[in-house]
Amino acid sequence: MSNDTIFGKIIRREIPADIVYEDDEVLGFRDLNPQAPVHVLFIPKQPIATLDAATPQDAALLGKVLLAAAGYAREEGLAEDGYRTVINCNEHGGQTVYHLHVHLLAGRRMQWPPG
Ligand code: DGP
Repeated sequence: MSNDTIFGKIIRREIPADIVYEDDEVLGFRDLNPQAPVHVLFIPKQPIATLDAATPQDAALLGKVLLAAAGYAREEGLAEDGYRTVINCNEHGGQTVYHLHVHLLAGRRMQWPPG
């Protein structure tokens, strides 16, 4: 099964996105439907469909995606007030794009528990 998605098109620059972070393995771009004043998605360039599909071989890459989000938040001055990172997995988790991504949400106080 191909695991290409709309995020693959963003990686390949086939469709536009507001890219705010990039390194060899990770891309960060603003969410089309922001849920907070800052809402950036961090993805591995090599796609993993879901967190459930990740394997021990993906451990370093997953760490890089998380550290990219944290580093971006720190550099943007978001870390002191705080932020939320979310990985939705499969239908009940609210996942709609099957290319694993970390949501970075910041710029307002988050509610807990989530809906
Ligand atoms: P999730 O529900 O966790 O799978 O989150 C998918 C997110 O992706 C959702 O918040 C909206 C965002 N999204 C979907 N399509 C596009 C797109 O074409 N461009 C951008 N920038 N974001 C998208």
